Amino acid sequence: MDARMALISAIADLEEEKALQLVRRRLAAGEDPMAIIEDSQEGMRLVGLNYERQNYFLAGLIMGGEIFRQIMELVKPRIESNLCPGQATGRVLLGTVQGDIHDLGKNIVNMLLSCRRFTVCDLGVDVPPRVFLHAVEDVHPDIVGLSGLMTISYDYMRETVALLREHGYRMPVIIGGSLVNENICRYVGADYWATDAMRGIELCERLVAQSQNVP
Ligand code: B12
Repeated sequence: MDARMALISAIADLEEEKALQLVRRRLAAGEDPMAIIEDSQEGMRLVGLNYERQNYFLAGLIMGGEIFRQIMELVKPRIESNLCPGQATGRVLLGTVQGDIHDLGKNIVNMLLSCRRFTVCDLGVDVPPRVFLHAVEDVHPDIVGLSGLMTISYDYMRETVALLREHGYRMPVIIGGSLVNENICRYVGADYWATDAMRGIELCERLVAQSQNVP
């Protein structure tokens, strides 16, 4: 089995020590930490699938979350030293929407944006639409990023976007989370969507660059 499959399987099987050992080995071999995150994300997708198929119970999700958190602790220093800091860029308001406490993906987005010199205001999890609105009024972000991993999250994303637009805020809204897609983006009324943090960050960079080029 190759190193990527080995890590994906170790996470999917909730083999904590094995997964961490594999990550340490790949980091020691100088591998790109983003590839490790990608594989870990795939492992977590399989944990979710096992939960859906009732092979795992809630404890399995919690265990998966804990393994992922520890992997992030191992890769974070490498990411921070790899991503060369550029010019100070834009301001992003970030949060996981109401009813949803999944934050591992959002925290990666926050870390990568901060490494790329974005100013990030992270409202945390279970954030009601009204709180997003008040933060937009205070922070004046260039971009709003809404994270959500559950089906019920989409209605709160939609409410949040509607509330911002109602109050005249037209900045781009990006939604993210493992299950979002073009249809959900349209339903929510957001401008963009991302299931991958790195692509989300590149999108933020493009959007800020575009807005700064507009006279
Ligand atoms: C770990 C996990 C948990 C952990 C979360 C720990 C934590 N601190 O986040 C715990 C145990 C708390 C949990 C709880 C629950 N969970 Co859960 N969970 C998962 C699991 C297995 C992995 C999620 C994860 O962290 N993935 C890894 C990260 C890195 O990936 P990510 O979140 O997708 O983030 C990446 C991208 O999406 C993107 N991104 C994310 N946000 C944003 C935002 C922006 C702006 C951008 C640009 C990009 C971006 O960047 C990230 C990095 O690339 C998923 C399975 C899955 N398929 O997602 C289920 C899953 C999301 N959970 C699910 C469920 C049902 C629950 C519970 C209701 C279970 C229960 N009975 O209590 C509760 C809900 C609690 C609540 N109210 O929120 C379901 C949701 C089903 C649905 N369609 O609604 C899933 C899909 C499992 C399944 N297949 O059934 N869960």
